[in-house]
Amino acid sequence: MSDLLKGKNIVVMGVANQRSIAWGITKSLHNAGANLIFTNRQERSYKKLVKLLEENGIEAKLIVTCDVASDESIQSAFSEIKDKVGVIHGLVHSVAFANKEELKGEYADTSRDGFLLAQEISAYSLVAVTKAAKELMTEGGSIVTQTYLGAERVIKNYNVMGVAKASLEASVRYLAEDVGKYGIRVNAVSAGPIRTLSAKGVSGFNEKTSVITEKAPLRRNIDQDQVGDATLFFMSELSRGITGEVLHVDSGYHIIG
Ligand code: NDP
Ligand code: KAL
Repeated sequence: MSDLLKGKNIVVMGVANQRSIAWGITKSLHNAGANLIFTNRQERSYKKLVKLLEENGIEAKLIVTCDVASDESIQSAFSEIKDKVGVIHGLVHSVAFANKEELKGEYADTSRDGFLLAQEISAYSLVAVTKAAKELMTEGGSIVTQTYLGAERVIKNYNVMGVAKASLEASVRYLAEDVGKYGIRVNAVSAGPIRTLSAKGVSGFNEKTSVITEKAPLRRNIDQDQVGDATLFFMSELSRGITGEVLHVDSGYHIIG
């Protein structure tokens, strides 16, 4: 337990279950003394979250519903946060979605609707929640999103999500410029493959983890706690000079040719 985030109010979006990257982040932020506010889309995630918080002795300051596909939902979530919590200092965006059928085969087969859906949920959502959150970050703040190497390179099966993550990473840079003048920083963590609910059932996940143990400098896969600690760094004053950055938490895999 440290005091790095003592007294800081941080919104965490995207805990679906105990395997979620956002849950690893929750543990790191809680251990650093942060007050946490959560948003979920599905009722199932809400129930899992309540149980996880109870099992781990973590008290949420607030839990609100937020479907990032809807401007009304985002507005009502952040207005409830404003009413019940007031000032916030951090926002963790750990949300993505694409149609399963478009996460295999050729990218060239991506449908118009599938392309737009992946962009809307996985990239535009960061823009929309940054706009809402910045109104509550009157003491400055830090926004952190989650990305993947498929934004930078062609990675088999990642397809439409790779293009959405490229858009997300570019958004990190444009948003960083917009909100920097208010003392708000925007960064991304680019995590190596982690077995989560999203990763389950998508083609080719297993081969991605075995390549890491073979080729990454550290010869091992990463876990949710490592992403949690990197996100804690971005949330804290330790990273006060950094914005618009994409930090790889991937056992060094991205440096290998
Ligand atoms: P999870 O399945 O645990 O989390 C995905 C989350 O996205 C869920 O909580 C889900 O909420 C949420 N979500 C989907 N659609 C919406 C929506 N319309 N509105 C609000 N929330 C929504 O998977 P991960 O923890 O793996 O994913 C978190 C982030 O990490 C994603 O951005 C992913 O791309 C990224 N990432 C994951 C890697 C991995 O290997 N797992 C590697 C690199 C990056 P609900 O369940 O309530 O629908
Ligand atoms: C190259 C990799 C292998 C997997 C390929 C694509 C992974 C895309 C991630 C994307 C978020 C998955 C989905 O959108 C799944 C969705 O269609 C079905 N799942 C659900 O609806 C569940 C129930 C909910 C909780 O999921 C969501 N998202 O709401 C990439 C691997 C190696 C790394 C990964 C998994 C990266 C990443 O971005 O997640």
